[in-house]
Amino acid sequence: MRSRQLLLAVLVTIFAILGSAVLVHAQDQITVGFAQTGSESGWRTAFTEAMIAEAESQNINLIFSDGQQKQENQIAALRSFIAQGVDAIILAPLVETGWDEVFQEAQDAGIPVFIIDRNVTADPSLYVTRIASDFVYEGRLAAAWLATATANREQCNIVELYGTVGSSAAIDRATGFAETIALFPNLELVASQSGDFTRTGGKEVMESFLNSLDPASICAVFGHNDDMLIGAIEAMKEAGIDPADDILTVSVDAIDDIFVSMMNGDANATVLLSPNMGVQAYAAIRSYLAGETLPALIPVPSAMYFQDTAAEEYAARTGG
Ligand code: GYE
Repeated sequence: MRSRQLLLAVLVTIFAILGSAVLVHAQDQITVGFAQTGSESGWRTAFTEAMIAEAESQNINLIFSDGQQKQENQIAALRSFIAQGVDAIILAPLVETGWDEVFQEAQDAGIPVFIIDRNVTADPSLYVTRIASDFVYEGRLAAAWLATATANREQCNIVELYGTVGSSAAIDRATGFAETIALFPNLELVASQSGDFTRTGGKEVMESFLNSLDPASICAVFGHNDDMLIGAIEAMKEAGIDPADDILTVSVDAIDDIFVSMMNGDANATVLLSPNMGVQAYAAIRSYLAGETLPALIPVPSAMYFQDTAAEEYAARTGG
């Protein structure tokens, strides 16, 4: 009898522990609205996939919205998140300006806003923090590599495939690149035009550069992202130019496809932009909801890749 009572007590305790664990877990589940810019590039798609996968692994109820490259869609998504009473909002902003009003609405509703990737000009009191890479630094890295690669050339004329106009990614990369090439008298930016971060945009812009300038006078192309650069590679090949040999290339993102281009000898270098920012973003949200104070910026580090390790890196990524 005594042992039956003991067994019962043990069972009751086990169920109580299990029950409270389930309860804690249920209380723990948060709902987060994520407003993405769109799916303009390979990097953007990888970033979206990483955000969704990380939310799943952390049992976060993620409401995803694809803004299709329109700020008005992103603002509508934020308003819908507010109406649904989410625990937090993550915004990957298309452009820098025009967010103050909707951020104020979120704040009035008591919903914290977290910025991811590109920056905004809104008053910092309207959002909690920003999780992002340093785009100025990425531009500097690209220019510094080009300076080294052309150290023995008297003159190197560079063309730039500019990202989305009004996006901090494009503004900052152009700034970092320009201020660094200014330190090297042989480097000169001769043309810059937006390809909107897309492959077709990059191809069209490169075609127009090859038509308006003497192709033989172009020494290098700087792509604000890999997709535009891959489009430019197509344009160069169609014009009978050997990319990465006749015209040096450097771009940003380090998507899988640029490694294939480097392996084929069509691209020289890329700067890494990590798409795996979900870990830091969700940790920031949890800390904030637990009452902690966060820094204004949560930085994501960069790196560079070149032809010599492209095959190795590609194999490591694709498991081949
Ligand atoms: O480089 C590009 C994407 O905002 C920094 O956006 C990001 C950029 C990225 O479309 O591929």
